[in-house]
This record gives sequence, structure tokens and C-alpha cells, in this order.
Amino acid sequence: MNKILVTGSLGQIGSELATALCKRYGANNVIMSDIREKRREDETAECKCVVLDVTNAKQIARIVHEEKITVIYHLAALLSATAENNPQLAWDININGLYNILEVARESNCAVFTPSSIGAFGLSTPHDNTPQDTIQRPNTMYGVTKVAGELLCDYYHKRFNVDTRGLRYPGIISYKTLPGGGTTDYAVEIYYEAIKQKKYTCFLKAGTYLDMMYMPDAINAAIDLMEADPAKLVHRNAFNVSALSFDPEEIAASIRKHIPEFFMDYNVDPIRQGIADSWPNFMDDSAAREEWGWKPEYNLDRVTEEMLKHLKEKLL
Ligand code: AKB
Repeated sequence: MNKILVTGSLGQIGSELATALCKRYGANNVIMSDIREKRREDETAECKCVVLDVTNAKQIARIVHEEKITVIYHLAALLSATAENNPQLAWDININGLYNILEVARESNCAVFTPSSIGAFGLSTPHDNTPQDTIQRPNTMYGVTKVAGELLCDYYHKRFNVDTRGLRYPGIISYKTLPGGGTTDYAVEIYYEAIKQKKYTCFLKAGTYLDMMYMPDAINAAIDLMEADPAKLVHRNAFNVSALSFDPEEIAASIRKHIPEFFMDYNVDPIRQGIADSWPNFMDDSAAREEWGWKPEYNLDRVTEEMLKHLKEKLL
């Protein structure tokens, strides 16, 4: 049985992924880790939870060794808007942190899952039906770290035979843990504000189409990829995975099917708008479908229904 370490496990994806891994493989076989200790009431852990700074190579090696880790889901990273505000820290966490994880994986023979992002693309990338293999010239530090991360993971696989795998995640929507510092965060905030105030001021402008995905699809994608037959994987570290593509007007219209009085206006944030404009409208994910059977389950109206239902229970 594999022993799994999740880094960044108090973050938006890490927290729900850790819970799903505990369910699938048993809580005794999963270790959650994050740079901070659990502190909020809703931060529950079924499994052991340790403090781990991914920029500290010795600390990672000690935990991997002591816990006899065989698989690492490496979720610790800064998101796009935060990374743009602090590019030096973004490089340190997103690149040096990944390098430390890959080195430990090489020495201890661990498999590694690393999320890349739609942020790995840039203005010169085709925006519609963005191909799996295409131009990647991002103009953000986040994008630079994501492209470099994809290449580093490919390198560790080819050069050292480390079993590295990864996905280019779109914006992830969930009602459990809030995202922090991303450009796609509006697609989560809008549901919170729809429940709390029946109105929302959007920081991206109408017509800004971006790939998005509901959390259960994002979790299944990571686990399915890690369980996939390695012989079938051509694009190991950077699979495009698409599920939804919408602009702020379309998500607002979906919410109005349940809250007809919901009102949205705009106060565009130039930094995040600039980032969003450089990202795909929707990606071609046929490689993921062909190589390991990727198939999302949630469309926008189903996501809206679930988000509003769960947030009502949580917030009212
Ligand atoms: C962000 O907005 O930074 C992330 C991402 C798409 O990588 N959600």
C-alpha cells in the first residue's frame, strides 16, 4: 500500500484532496502537511497533519523518510495574483519548493503529482481550443513558475525516472475552502455574495471567458491520473483538463435561475484582468481523454445548484 504525503493540504485543493485520499486509501496511509498549523474550526483532518515548509529540503526529506512516503501530491504554491504581488516569494515557493520535492522523490523513489495551470499559457497562445502542445510564453511570474515546473517534472522523469504526473488546472470552484490570491477566485466569491447579499461586484469584465472546474472533478482528475497506466501516458506533467468555460455574465445568469434578484456590477482590477486576458478561453483536453480517460461530470448549472445549496447551509 502506498503512503501519501500532501503538501499545501490546508489550501483550496489540498484540503479536499487529502480528505478524498483518506477515503480512498485509508487515513493511516495519508499525511497532510502545510506551512501553518490547523487553526480554523472547519479545518478538520482525518489523518496525521504535520507542519512542513516546502522551501526547507531537510524538513521534507525527514518527513518522507520517517513516514516512509511513496507518493507526494505537491499542492503547496502561490496563486497568480499573489505571485504577481510578490514574484520573488513565488519563485521560491513554486520553483525551489518543487525542486526540493523532486530531489526527495528522486532519492526516496516517490511518485509526484504537481498541478500546473491555465496560467502556463500566455498572450501568444491560441486562446480558443488551446492545444495540448502549443506556444507557452506567459507574462506573469506565476506562469513562468508553472512552465518551468512542467519542464522540471518532465526532466526528472526522463533523466531520473521519477514517476512525475500533472495537470493544467483551470479555476477551481468549491464551497468548502476558499481559494486565495487567484485570478479565477471571482467564480467562487460570486456564490458567497449571492447568498449573503444577493449582489456581487466582479473584478473581471464581462466577456472574459476562462476555463473552470468543480472541485469533485478536480479531485477525481488528480487521483485518476496518478492511478493511470504509465505505459499510456505521453504527456505526463501537463495535461490540459477542461470542464466549464464561462464569462461573468453567464455565471450570473446561472445564479439568477435560483435568485432572480441577484445583481452584478463591475469594478475591474487591471492586474487580474491582464492576467485573465493572457489565459485561454477554453482548452483542448483530448490528450487527457485519450491517454487516461478524463471525463468531467459537472456543467455550470449543476455547479450553481450545488454551490448555492451548500453555501446556504454554511452561511445562513
Ligand atoms: C489562479 O487563478 O491563479 C488559479 C489558476 C487558474 O491557476 N486558480
